[in-house]
Amino acid sequence: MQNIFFPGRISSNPLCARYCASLMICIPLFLMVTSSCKTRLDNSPGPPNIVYILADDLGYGDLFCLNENAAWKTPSMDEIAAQGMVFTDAHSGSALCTPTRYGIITGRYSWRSTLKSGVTWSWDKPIIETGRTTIASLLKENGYTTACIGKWHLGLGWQMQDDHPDSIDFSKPVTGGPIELGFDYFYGITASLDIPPYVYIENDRPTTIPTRFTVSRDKYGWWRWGHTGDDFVHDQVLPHLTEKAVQFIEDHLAENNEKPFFLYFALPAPHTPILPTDEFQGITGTNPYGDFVVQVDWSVGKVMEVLKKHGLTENTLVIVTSDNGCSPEADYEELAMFGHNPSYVFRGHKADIFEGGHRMPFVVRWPEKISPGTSSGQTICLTDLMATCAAILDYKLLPEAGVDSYNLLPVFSGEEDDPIREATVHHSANGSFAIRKGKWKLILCPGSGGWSYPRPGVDDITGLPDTQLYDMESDLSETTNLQDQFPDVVEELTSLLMKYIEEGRSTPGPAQPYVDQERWPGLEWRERQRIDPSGS
Ligand SMILES: [Ca+2]
Repeated sequence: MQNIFFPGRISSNPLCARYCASLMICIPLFLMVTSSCKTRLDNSPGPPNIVYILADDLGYGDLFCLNENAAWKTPSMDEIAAQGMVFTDAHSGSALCTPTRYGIITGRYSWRSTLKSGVTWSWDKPIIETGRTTIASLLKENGYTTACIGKWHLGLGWQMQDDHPDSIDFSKPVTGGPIELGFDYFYGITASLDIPPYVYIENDRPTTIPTRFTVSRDKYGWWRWGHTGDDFVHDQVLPHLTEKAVQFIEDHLAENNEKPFFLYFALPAPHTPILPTDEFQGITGTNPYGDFVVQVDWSVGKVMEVLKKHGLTENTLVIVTSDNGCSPEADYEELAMFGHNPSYVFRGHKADIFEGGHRMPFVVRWPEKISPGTSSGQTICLTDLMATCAAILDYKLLPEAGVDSYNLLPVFSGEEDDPIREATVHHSANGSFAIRKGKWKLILCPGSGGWSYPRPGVDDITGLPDTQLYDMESDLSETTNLQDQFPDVVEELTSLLMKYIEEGRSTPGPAQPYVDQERWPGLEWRERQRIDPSGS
């Protein structure tokens, strides 16, 4: 039987046994405590509050409950796993920040948008199309108060004085951001914490007009040169945003205790700049990245603390996950000296088409529907939030909404063991594709599609096949390319991916338009397929 916490390992691991034993003691105690002090505001369960915590560049192997060799503990995230369900085969829609966020918020793979590779930069325009259903607009329409706290990174409509980037008019509102996409409240930052401008934005306006420029060239704590607000201190951003997330819940309860709330809390960490605050520096005895991961766990704990304080833990759906794999900026070699691999047993890291790029930690807690201490090996995608929320609310999505989103509710409730998704599409930094169906993963490029060996355009890939086929049951680490042994599988999966692209959706329903481009990086194989449908 597969170990529920460590899918690649047998369950006789002594560390796991010790941990699981401690959970068995803790869970009944927790249930006693929550049931005795329950102060739910409505006697009927009603729609759940939804708290979605998205870490930035947090690796699968960075959670203690997912990695028997983890060099630090993550008690808050482990507690959510112990009291709910842990997924061992969850995937971000991409191996980078922006496209994964697009997928979470729209239920649609980002490569259907104008963004075919990479991420948005400082002054890039919004990439979520006006009028598209978002997770926030869906929930708002269904009676929720909706808030986005943290890192946006989906482009914003800055108002310029002229074409030069330094001419941003910070006194003017930004357009196309969270407030126009269904969020009642936004407090956060433009993009990654190493991408300027370094200003807090509340709703649609910067909180200050920056008067200075900052830059850092520290090995771990670096950020690019750029506009910086007087109220903006890089190493205080994570605690400040955490405070804002907690404050949102407190304010919501004080102002309106009838409506459920949706909090999308997008942490800027443990992405660069890796800046654990004083009380976390050195806490793991490893390196600053490890310390920063522990601070991320602390942030998750602060949100759970406020839910507990108000008796909201029973009927709140809490999801904690990450937008892509751990970055090499964490220094994998240094962490290996402590036996720690942020990518666990998976190949590669952030940016890659290999599992290290997009197989994510995903823990979910909702006692009304999810039994404690459970796990699922279902292949799921972060695009699945929209259809799951629609199902929770018994709401029928429009045909054009959530075109790559599958309902996970039957998995949460333990009613469904068969695969929910027909197949799942992965996407890398340079726009390379992979498709996963059952045990088979077909990669439509010869290398990593990202930053690990063999790097596209950097390493010599002469002689490597154009496709890679891996058996994800027997070869979790993607070591043996079987494409020449299973041409039928290669053909079937290539055709399925092409169908998903050209029909504008990967879920049942009417075909939808999408942004096709004459030059679409990562899609060169489509032309070969068209010329020779057999793919040979
Ligand atoms: Ca990221």
